[in-house]
Amino acid sequence: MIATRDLSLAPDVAQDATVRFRAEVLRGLRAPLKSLPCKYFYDDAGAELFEQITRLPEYYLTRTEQAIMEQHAADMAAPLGRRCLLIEYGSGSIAKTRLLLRHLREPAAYVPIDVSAAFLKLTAQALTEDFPGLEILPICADFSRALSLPAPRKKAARRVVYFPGSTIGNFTPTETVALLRHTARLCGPGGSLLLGADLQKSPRIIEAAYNDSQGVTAAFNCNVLARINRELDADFNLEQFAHRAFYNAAEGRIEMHLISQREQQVRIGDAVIGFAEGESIRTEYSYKYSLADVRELATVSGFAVKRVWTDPREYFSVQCLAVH
Ligand code: AVJ
Repeated sequence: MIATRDLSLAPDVAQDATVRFRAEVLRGLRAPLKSLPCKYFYDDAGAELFEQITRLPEYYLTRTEQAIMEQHAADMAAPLGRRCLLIEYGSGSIAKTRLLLRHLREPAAYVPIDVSAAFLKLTAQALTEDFPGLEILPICADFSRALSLPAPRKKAARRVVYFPGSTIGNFTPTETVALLRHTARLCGPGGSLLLGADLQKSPRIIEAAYNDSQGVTAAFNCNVLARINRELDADFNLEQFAHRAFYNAAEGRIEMHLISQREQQVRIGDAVIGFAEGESIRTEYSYKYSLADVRELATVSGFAVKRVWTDPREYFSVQCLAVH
């Protein structure tokens, strides 16, 4: 039998989350250059829109990473040995995790960490059916914050963090180093990080992935305003903000913005935020790294790159980093 923990959030926890959401939104929108944290894209509607993005012809990331996993999951799992505790950061969709779990030898337990309770519930249910006997210990949290791991029933030989999807690209290099250092501590001696990272390539290809012809990415971007309206009692007019995504070559990153189409005021609860015509809210960075960049970020954070798997076009990489 599996033991999945109860995910229904206690009312005070849910309220804490709303208080934090409101504080982060107001902090971002009161800054001279307005921004919103990209983790708030993923309410139920946003998670569904992201699923649609992963199937777009222009969005090469997910299918490329999936192909790398299909080809090399056995190779990735072998050096992790028996009885590893598999921790997953931002366990949105689990197609890739399944491939890994299939090849792990007697994993001690699987610990998915995600901000979406709905997603975690689905993950736990789906994996329970496929992997009877696997203990699943979901944590509803922001993986970049400190967290304490639940103790699995079986003793774990080592801890392995699986961080797929190029979510690492959402963090600035400074934040990435902090996150990797925190991860190295979490894994401890003998631990590893299996990291999915998008790679630098022609800006044309990258820009197309964030400006799809069906407008799904635009809807995904605008959805964060709909979420703020609903959860924080705000009155954003979604028609008055336009999606913009471009590759910033100097910084090596995609930037997504929402551009105010006119001068306007928006109420958020009892706060009012003014926008000039053409003013932007930056909603996401998505950094694209070279293999050398990842190596450097890993090294300064307490990891050594052990293996790198890529696709034939070298669009995407999955890398095994060991705590050193
Ligand atoms: C899930 C963070 C990897 O940066 O490509 C997709 C999110 N944003 N289209 C990415 C996203 C716009 C995605 N990550």
